Parts: sequence; structure tokens; C-alpha cells
Amino acid sequence: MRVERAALYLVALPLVAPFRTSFGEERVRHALLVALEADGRTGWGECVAGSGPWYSAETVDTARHVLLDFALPLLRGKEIAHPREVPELLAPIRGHPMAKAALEAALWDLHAQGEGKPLTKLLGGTRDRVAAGVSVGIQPNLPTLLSRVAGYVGEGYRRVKLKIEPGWDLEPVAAVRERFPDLPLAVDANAAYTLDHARHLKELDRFGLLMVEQPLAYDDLLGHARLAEKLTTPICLDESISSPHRAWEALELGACRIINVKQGRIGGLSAALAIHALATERGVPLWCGGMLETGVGRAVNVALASLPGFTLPHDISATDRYYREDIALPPFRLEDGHIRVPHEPGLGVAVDLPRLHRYAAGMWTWRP
Ligand code: NPQ
Ligand code: MG
Repeated sequence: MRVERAALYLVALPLVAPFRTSFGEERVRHALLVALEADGRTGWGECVAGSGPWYSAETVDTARHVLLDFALPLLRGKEIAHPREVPELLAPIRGHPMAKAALEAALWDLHAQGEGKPLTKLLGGTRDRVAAGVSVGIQPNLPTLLSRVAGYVGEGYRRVKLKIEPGWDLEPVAAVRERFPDLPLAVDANAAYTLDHARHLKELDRFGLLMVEQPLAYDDLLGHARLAEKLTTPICLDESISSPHRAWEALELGACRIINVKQGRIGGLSAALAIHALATERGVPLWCGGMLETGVGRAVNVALASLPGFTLPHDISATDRYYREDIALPPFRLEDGHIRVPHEPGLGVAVDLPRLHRYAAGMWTWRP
């Protein structure tokens, strides 16, 4: 296939409730969508960058700039036989994994449509449904937290992840653990602590948590390795794992025992497949993280989570956990605590163009 035209859409989708993490609060998800045209078909990809450089250095605006001015031009005139060729084509661009991943996803969608197969099949998926977990933001108080968690547990979510930060950690975890003694429970600090907090973080060990996710800085693999020696709770890395090579380094150093895989953070599905191969070889459990994706990115995550090495419940929730109205249809629903893996050719979701335009905050086109 050869890219004949590209369109980028910035959408502003209101969240059903504010989502607060240690790095800030979001009420509206600004998402950058990429549509590529080839052979009379349209392939879709979603860039997971946020509106500001808080979770990672990239933003929707840096990603748009890199896509339009550098990444798409590298594809000009190129006949692409398989989306796994994309990382090499984009290799001249240093960094910007979120921009690259969006482009690669759109090419996987095009390729899957061309083959008449669902994305799960092309990736090597072996499951027809994936276990749904839910990520619960920092709440104003404990009663609100408990009622939110009770709501999600009642809906059937298989695992709850609490966002923590200094001042909102041991108390909320203790309260949730007391009310739900058997609930699979995890915490995610989004890099809010330092090694000086090691003794404090050690207190988490008594709650039987599945993992503590990204307690320290995004660029501190060695610090995580030191902390891991002190904790019995497994450390899972998210922000720190920016590539398959970094995953290898983290495992070699003992910086984590679990990896949160986000294809959008590590440069695309090919990189996710590489981490899957590495983790399978080493017996390291994986799960698929979430970035408040629209249906486009959610469909990519669901397909990836269907691979055999993704053995822990994911941050893949039903569409209605985040959005009342999504720009892609049909919405993903919770069925017995799981999300069904689409079996239609391509991503298995269709972008609703009237809705896309209704929520659009910007649109750009590119031709070779
Ligand atoms: C995480 N996601 O695992 C991320 C953090 C996150 C579901 O907890 C805009 C852009 C909003 C990026 C909210 C979940 C975001 C964002 C949360 C990333 O660390
Ligand atoms: Mg995280």
C-alpha cells in the first residue's frame, strides 16, 4: 500500500467525570486522530499524547507537527508491504514515539482491512475477550472514593487501580482494602515519589496489592531497581518503558517485575510485539495500559491485549467509563467483567463522521 492522503483531526471529547492523577486533572480529552487513505480504504490511528507535556514530553501539538512535517514526508512514494516496515521508515526521527505509533496503527488498520482480517488475527491474538480493569482517579475524600470503587465493582470490573500521590496513598488504599478484602487491587503513582519515600512506600506491602505502578521518575530505572530490593509488592513500570530496548534494560536491572504495555507510548504495535516476545521469553507478565483513548485507540488496545502474554487485567474499560458519546462506534461494553475482541476486518470500529466533526477542534490534510 501507498499512502495517498492523510487527514489529522484534533477532537475535544468531554469526560463523564474529571480524571485526576498526580500530574494533573483532565475534564476534556484532547485526542489527535490520523486517517490514512490507500487503495480506496481509510485506516485510522490515534495518538495518545495529551494536551500538555505532563505524562510524557509529547503533546497533541508536537505530534501533529512531527506527523505533518517529518513522519508523513518519510512515507512519500513508499510502497509499504506490511506495517512492520513502518518503524524502520520512521527511524530517522529521534523520539516522538506517540506520533509514530498513531501512524503505524493507521497502517495496521489499512493492512487488516486489505487482508479482510481483524487486527487481533494479524497480531497473533488468542483470546476473544479480555479482562477489564478500571483506573480510579484521585478523589476529593474517602467516602467519594469508596462509592466510586463500589460502583465499578458492581459493574463487574475485574481489577481496580487507585491513583496515588504523597498525601493520598496509605489511607485510601487501607479504606478500599478494608471494604473489599478480596478485590484485585493495584496503585499507580505516575512518578510522584522519590527514593526518599522508600520507607513510606514499604507500608503498601501490607495491603496485598498486585503491583505498585511507576512510583519514581520516568527516567529513573536504577532508582526503581533499588526500591524493588526493599518492597515485596511487585513494581510495574509504565512511563519508564519507552521502547523494547528500555524494557530489556529495566528487566536486566531488576527495576520491574511487570510491564504496563501501551503501544502508543513505545512507538507502535511493532514495538509492542517486540516487548511481548521479550516478556514471553522471560516469563514476565504483561497487561495493556490505557490513555483515555477514543474507540479508535481502545480497539487497538483490545486487539493487543488478546495476545497470550497479556495475562493480567488491563486498563481497558468500557467506553462509558470515560465518554457519554465516543467518535467511534460501536461502544465497547462490559460483559461479565470482560471486553469482547472485535472480529470484523480492521479495527472493528467505525469513526462516526458527523460526531468527529461535532467534536473537532482542528483538522489538517496532507498529500504526498
Ligand atoms: C496511566 N492512564 O496508566 C495513565 C495515565 C493518564 C488510565 O490511568 C490525558 C493524557 C489524560 C494522558 C490521564 C490511566 C491522561 C493521560 C491519565 C494519561 O498512568
Ligand atoms: Mg500508569
